[in-house]
Amino acid sequence: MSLIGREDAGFTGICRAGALAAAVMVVGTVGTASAGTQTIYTSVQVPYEINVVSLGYQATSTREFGDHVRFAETYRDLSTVTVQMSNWAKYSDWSGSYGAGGYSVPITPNLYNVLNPLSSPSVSSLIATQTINPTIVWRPEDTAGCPAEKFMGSDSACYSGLAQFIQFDFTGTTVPEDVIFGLTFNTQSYGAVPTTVEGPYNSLNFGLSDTPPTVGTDVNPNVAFWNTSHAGFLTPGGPGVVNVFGPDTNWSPYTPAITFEAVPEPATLLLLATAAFGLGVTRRTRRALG
Ligand SMILES: [Ca+2]
Repeated sequence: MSLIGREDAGFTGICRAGALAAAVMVVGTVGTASAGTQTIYTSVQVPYEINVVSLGYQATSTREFGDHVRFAETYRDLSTVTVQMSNWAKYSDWSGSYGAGGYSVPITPNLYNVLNPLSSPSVSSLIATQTINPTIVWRPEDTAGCPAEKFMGSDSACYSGLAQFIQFDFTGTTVPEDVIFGLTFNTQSYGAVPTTVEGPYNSLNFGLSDTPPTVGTDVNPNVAFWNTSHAGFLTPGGPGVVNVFGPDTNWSPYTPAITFEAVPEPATLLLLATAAFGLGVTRRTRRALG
């Protein structure tokens, strides 16, 4: 990765927008596992920020971006996967084509097995994939008192993008201890099938965290998995290869912001149900005898 730092030269593929604050206008929720579920990995920073550092797919010629993670806890049957995005598009630029509520774009997380997880991890077979068409909320309009193309957050800091969550239902998917995940979507020029037309999705970025995950392990904090078609974005002399979803170095401290939640396996649930049923029978039997 050789992008952070280009911000000073006007590069907006990865941009940092300041202070911590409570999140606004999130799509879905994340971070608190509901009853019966476990968070088995999360790199999403808490408290939620108005905006986060992010990787722009159109700006960085990206087709897929993700990481190699190792799950904590015991459950391995997924319930949800939630990614944090940063949207830089505002309604006034797209009101001729989209509604005030936002724009939708098909987004796909891919989960892969890991080849050689302990030595030189690389992408192996696909475990699961899913595409949904979520609504991406516009970032607020430009605010007087902020530099051009920025809005003022509730903390009075100025931001270029609005962080928000997208949640995917991966019920029925069992994962091993290690996976490589990748997030992909089409922009005007990049993705599996580029749209070939300009759209607000050109301003949609995958959020990054600059602190280690609070649950689970970022197996190599210096490595992210990235498919970009532009060789100049990859770390010189590193393992990165253009147009291949594989490892690239010099990413520390940044890691894609994502949360995996899991539930007990169906066999465990069946066992619990059977135990409860057995208890009920015993009680009835005693009552009958008594
Ligand atoms: Ca990593």
